[in-house]
Amino acid sequence: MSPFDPAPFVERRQRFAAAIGDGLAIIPGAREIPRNSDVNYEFRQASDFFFLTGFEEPDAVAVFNPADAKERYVLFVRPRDREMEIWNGRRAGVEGAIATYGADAAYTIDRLDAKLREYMVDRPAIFYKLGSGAFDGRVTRLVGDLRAARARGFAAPVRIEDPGPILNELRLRRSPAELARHRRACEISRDAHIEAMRYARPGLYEYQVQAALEYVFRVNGSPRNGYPSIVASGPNACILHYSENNRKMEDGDLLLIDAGCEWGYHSADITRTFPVNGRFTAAQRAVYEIVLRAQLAGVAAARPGSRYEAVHEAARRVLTEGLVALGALPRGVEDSLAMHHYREFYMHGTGHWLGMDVHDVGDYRIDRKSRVLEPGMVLTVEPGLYFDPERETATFHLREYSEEEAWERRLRLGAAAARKIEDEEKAKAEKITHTVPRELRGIGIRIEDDVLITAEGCDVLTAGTPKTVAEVERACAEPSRLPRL
Ligand SMILES: [Mn+2]
Repeated sequence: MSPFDPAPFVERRQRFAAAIGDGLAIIPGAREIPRNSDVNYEFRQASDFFFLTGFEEPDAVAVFNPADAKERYVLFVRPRDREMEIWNGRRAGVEGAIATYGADAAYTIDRLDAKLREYMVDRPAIFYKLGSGAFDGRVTRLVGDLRAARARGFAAPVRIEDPGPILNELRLRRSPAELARHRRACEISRDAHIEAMRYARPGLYEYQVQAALEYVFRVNGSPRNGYPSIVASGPNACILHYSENNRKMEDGDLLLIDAGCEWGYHSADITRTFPVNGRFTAAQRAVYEIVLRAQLAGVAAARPGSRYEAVHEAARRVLTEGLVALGALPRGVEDSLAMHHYREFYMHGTGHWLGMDVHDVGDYRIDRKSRVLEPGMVLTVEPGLYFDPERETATFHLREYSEEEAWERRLRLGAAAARKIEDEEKAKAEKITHTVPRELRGIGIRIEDDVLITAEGCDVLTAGTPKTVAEVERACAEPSRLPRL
């Protein structure tokens, strides 16, 4: 294990402290989650907490109090305990929290409430993410207790603020050091997808390809996946968050793999779709080429100064043109876009922020307008087309609508009430029932890359993952180095 380098965390803490001013920030780390008896789920530190501390142990809390003379950054941690450490692993303890992790002061976690009370007396604002579970009650109870202190003339808290807007914006733009880690996650994931293409063949199970893919993650030092791998063959590719990965693959199937590893607390997120037997059929290839063109159009739209939504707009236009050409939609391109008919076969967005978490933090819209892309931001570009194997016809409503208005209604009224209004509008609209071309049924294809916005345009961090039909078929034809049963 390489020694802990505190430098990047010092820099992040300075920026965070400057933003919270005379407030007090409480950032809890992740806790162990029991699975059964004395076995826990795999532990992974909370991203905000790790971002500011670099501390990987469970049951820790970081407190930032920049206006204090001495204790500006305080860690609350589990105590050293020889017996517990023999059973469950090393602990830094309060000594390590100061010496290694650079805290001005550290206390055992059982001192947290007493110390928070002491710090809060003079702080007018608490930065704490309410709504994040069991910790909420502790914070609100302390704030309530301190009303008496305010009555006695202390600056006890009058505001509880969400630190999200500050932390999310800090996390949204990659520093060079963060980018180096993010690139490594993308490179390992690229190699894993190539290995999966080599390894897959008819008669294997999806989980066997998953094993080949995740072998490459682990053997390259990735401690964990960024998210559970989706290894979806044949009809399963049309289930967007398929995770069972237990189907036996057949000759003629496509295999959609959406998987990315984590490295240095950064996640990759790659999707590739390839023929299990190594050769696309004519129909598979026709759909694949459309998704590929849409993906390239989306990547081309990912530029500094462009709006985030330009990526989605570029990709869905190309998908819609393709769907019209395939005979899958009843109207022309412009009507199909205005009426969002493409959504029958393309039901998700074209991407998301990518960083420490696979669906990373950061606002997509600011003041109700799609935000402008800036160098250092990383997003995914992942169009797809999905033709449910069971669906012989699709019904299209002849009604134009704005997705923004639909979203706003959902936010204001809640999903159920908004759905009801939508259903009423649909019931009033004229309908067309259209046959889904038989040769398309059962095809599900998505292509996803991770894209860094640069000063000039963008840099595809997952470049080199086979993507054109020729590249994919070539990788499928290569021998795997891994054993098959
Ligand atoms: Mn994704």
